Amino acid sequence: MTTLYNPVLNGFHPDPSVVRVGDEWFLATSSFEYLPGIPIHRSRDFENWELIGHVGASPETFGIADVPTAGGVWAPTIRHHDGVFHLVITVAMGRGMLHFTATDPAGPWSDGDLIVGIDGTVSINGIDPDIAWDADGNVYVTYSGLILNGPEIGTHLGILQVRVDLENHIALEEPRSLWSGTGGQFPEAPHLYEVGGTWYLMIAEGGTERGHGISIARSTRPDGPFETAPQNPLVSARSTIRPVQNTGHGDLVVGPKGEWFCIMLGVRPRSMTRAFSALGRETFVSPVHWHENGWPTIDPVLLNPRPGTRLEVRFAPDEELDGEWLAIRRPVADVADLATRPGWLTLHGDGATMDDPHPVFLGRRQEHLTNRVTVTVDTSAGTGGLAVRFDERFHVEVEAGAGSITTRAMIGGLRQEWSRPFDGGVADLHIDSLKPEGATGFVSTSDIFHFAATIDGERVELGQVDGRFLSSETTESFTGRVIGLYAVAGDVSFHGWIAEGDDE
Ligand code: 6LW
Repeated sequence: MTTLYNPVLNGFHPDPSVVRVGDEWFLATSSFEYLPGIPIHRSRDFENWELIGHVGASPETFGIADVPTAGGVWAPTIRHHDGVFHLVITVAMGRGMLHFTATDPAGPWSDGDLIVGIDGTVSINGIDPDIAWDADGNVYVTYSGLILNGPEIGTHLGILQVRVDLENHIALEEPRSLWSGTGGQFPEAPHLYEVGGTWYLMIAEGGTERGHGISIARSTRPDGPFETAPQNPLVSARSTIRPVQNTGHGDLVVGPKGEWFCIMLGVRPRSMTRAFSALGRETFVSPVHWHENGWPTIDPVLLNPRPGTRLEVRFAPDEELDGEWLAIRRPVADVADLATRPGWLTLHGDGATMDDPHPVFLGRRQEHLTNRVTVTVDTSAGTGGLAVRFDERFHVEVEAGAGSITTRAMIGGLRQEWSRPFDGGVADLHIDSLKPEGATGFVSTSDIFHFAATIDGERVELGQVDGRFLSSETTESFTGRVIGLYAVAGDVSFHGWIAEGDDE
């Protein structure tokens, strides 16, 4: 049992990896097409976590300037060895398998070195790399052999491993196949641990949806052969009614009192037989128990949401934007600034809309299942508004400018718009994600978007859209909802961002 809050990190923070250094824990998660990329959170009590920085802020660092949706910065592994933080990751359809280092996990991190195969020409072809050292200093990169390019794209070669020359970032051998689970699809997220002289290989299998689970095997050597645990999967929510589903993709770590935990991803779907995860895949934790037979077990993940939050951002000249603000395939500084109009955040429209891969958009992860966002917008010099984005084909927004206020839903290419006259200038825009009212029986959904604007002090309702269409189960991306500000044309200024929500 644990009294730890679950989720550990609210909002889309999938594929978590964690490392303990002294009495501090550092957690890294995937970031896909968003920048800054690979958020690093730190805890000093394994309960409260603080965003301390990111591994990179420019598209060139990861090669994601034009990365297709669902590609981008996938699963990291963060480790600490000989006083240096190491992070390995694959940028799918981007730069490839990269190795970053830092002495301070808050940054700066290195620019990232490509880890190439033994022929020295191209990136090792695979995802979810893990890095581990043996007592002789050999470096093992163990990864999921998903082919990401060429005619064999999508072929899965199971769990593979190479020893690597980490100075020159080149494999020392051809990949060898390792134990690849108990037959679940997509064996991935491998992590190698030496515990009490035994080497454990823990992986995810079953796919990152409802079939997801974590399995483990052990060997006397880091390169196998591995013996599968009798009690696999160690954890899975498949075929259960548990409130946290899709649990998998875990990493083991020792907690404050010497007890072991598994940090992993999961979702919090809402509704009934068909349920929808509006926030995407979040980071969860569950206790691990080691048994006499040398095998671990992991408790089922218990939902224990944090209290609700209220955030107010004034965009004052003396306030810097915090690290939670995200841009899409471009640096934050390219899309917004606090200098153009002191006391306002100004976005400079360039004709791109929310349908485009490079919108002028600045957003934050939606962190609560029930959520209300309000922002004041001045569209006297441009057109823009407030949007909730899953990706460029799944987004909803309230847009002001050019004589109207328009509510828009883009659902997989199907567009629906409602407009009303608006004489321009300043208005408050509102997007609320609320539980469906009067939901009964098996027919329901995750939430309903309520759109509104307050014009000259009067709140005007502007329509509703079913929230299921912006959820992990219906979209094409691996991310989650990001709510933010955008500009299409001209300069659009914002102030008074208020976001409040809870998980009741
Ligand atoms: C991640 C892999 C996965 O690399 O999806 O479905 C990728 N599981 O573990 C992106 O989250």
